[in-house]
Amino acid sequence: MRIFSGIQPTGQLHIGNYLGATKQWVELQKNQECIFSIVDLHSLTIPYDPINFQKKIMETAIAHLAIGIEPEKSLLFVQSQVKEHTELTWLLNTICPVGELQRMTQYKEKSRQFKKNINAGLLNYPILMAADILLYQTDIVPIGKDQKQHLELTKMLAKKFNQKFGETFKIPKTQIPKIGAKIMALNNPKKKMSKSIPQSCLFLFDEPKTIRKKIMSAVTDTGKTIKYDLKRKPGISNLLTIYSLFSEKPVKELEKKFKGKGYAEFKKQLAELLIVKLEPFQRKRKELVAREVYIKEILNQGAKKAQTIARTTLQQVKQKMGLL
Ligand code: AQP
Repeated sequence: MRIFSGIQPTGQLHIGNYLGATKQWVELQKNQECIFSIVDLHSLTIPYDPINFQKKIMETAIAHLAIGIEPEKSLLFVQSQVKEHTELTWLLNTICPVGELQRMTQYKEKSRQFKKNINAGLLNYPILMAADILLYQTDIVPIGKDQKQHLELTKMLAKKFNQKFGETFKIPKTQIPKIGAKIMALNNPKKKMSKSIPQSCLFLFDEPKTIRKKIMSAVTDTGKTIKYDLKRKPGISNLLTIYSLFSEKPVKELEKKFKGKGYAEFKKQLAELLIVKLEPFQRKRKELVAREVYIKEILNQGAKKAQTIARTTLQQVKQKMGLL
């Protein structure tokens, strides 16, 4: 099976990215052919700082190696270094109905969030994502719940292209984790944890002091009991999900463990658990930060190998579309 997934270098990795997507990547690389991309072109659709952007791309690469992506097993590359992504995007643009793009939840949300920067790239974002996936004749795309709608659009475009021009693209399957597919914001459990809203996040490389502070001040609900109840207790339910996934203990067991104990005790133990679990990632990251040449070499090699696959698909597409 060929796996493809991407992550934006819009900021540090948070536990939502990890539990929703990248943790699966680490598992999948053991037995599958994995291609992971730092999708920098996607990030240009929201306000960003060009001066620091290269640094952010490198940080994202380091973060992935630190959590366990192994360059011997997986391809890791930067999207803008494989030009076929933008070329296929243009071609897919020509078969994508504008109405489909306008109804995308992420487009609506980001347009609200960045009112002064509603650019065409923000609208066309899902086409670039479709190109990312379809170029590699991907079987499975492991993602968090927020990307489900974009994946549906990818499948629709692949089917439409195949019908119109003849069998070309493999139709990918979506893989969304049963638990942890949508980790909610620490400051607002009704919204998802999101890199571009730093106050919503617990980052993978936060210092122990910061982890304690963020977890202790995470927004919870009225009442005292530690019980999973998404409707009435979204804050505690979110923290229980995080506890469960990092401790590998079912929520039911945790509810029993914390019966009769208050939110403060629960949060204290969750913070200590996170400090222990995130420490190996932080240690590995410190080692990698000093190895810039090595990281760049991994990315260059990744881009070369990715391009070989991408080029083959793009040639087929151009031929089918009647281009020279
Ligand atoms: N809160 C989340 N819970 C579970 N999974 C999540 N993902 C993102 N947020 C959560 C999954 O992480 C992968 C990479 O995400 P991305 O970098 O491509 O962008 P995103 O989905 O837009 O993530 P962010 O953190 O919210 O970034 P910004 O703020 O830049 O938009 C995806 O598989 C995603 O589903």
